[in-house]
Amino acid sequence: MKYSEKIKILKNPIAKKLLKIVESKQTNLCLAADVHTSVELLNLAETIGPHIAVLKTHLEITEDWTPGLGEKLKAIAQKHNFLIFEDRKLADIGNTMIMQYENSVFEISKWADLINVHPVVGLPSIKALAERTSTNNCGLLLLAELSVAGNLTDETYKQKSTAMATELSEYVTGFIARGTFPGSENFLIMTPGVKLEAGTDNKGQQYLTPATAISGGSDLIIVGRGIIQAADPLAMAIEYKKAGWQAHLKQM
Ligand code: BMP
Repeated sequence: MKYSEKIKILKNPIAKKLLKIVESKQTNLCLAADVHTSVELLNLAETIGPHIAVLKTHLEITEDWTPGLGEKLKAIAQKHNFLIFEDRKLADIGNTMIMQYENSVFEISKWADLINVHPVVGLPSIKALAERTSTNNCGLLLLAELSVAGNLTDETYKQKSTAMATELSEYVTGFIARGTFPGSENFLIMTPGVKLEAGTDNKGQQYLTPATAISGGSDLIIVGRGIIQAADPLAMAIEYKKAGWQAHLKQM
């Protein structure tokens, strides 16, 4: 399906906003900016920002995080028109997740456009969180299916995740998953564990190629080490952008 057609069936405003970015920049790439210093993080955002739709952060691996860093990232995101996804993987009671989202030194609520949560915690806790994230126009991504070997996200788990997403459709932007699954059609699918060559990292990670991910129904590919460990991360990001976009065009 064309992104312009999918925009029409999505209910969540952040999902629509994201697909408009994907279409206008012709990129379905999300960069997993897994770097350790704020300088590296800001540099990646500035140099690779023009080629991505989303920048994914892991705030707690930044050694020198200081208040205000999120807002600096947000300014770069506005300049280059991409969204920021904090891959915080919340998984607690609603009250604790709200505190993690609103009250830590990381000030996630001030800068993240997307945050993810493990469906294992159940609907009431996620609904409580969603009511707060939505006040900041921040969308929720449910981790319906993990990329790692031996994970516990089986078909039943995915089915229960779609039921939850459907109940919370005004708040849920999409799923983290390997591809589509029954009931996932009305949401975005973002897929981690993507590299130009399929394989593993010998630590559990399993890689699909951009073409396999997109042909399996993924809307956005999430790429970390494939880009950031390359000799020339900018050139490699452009490679992934092209591979992801070509794979999308092939679907139509
Ligand atoms: P890499 O491309 O270097 O393997 O990084 C993948 C990124 O996606 C990491 O930031 C990881 O935390 C995240 N991720 C994943 O790999 N698999 C999942 O199931 C969920 C993730 O968030």
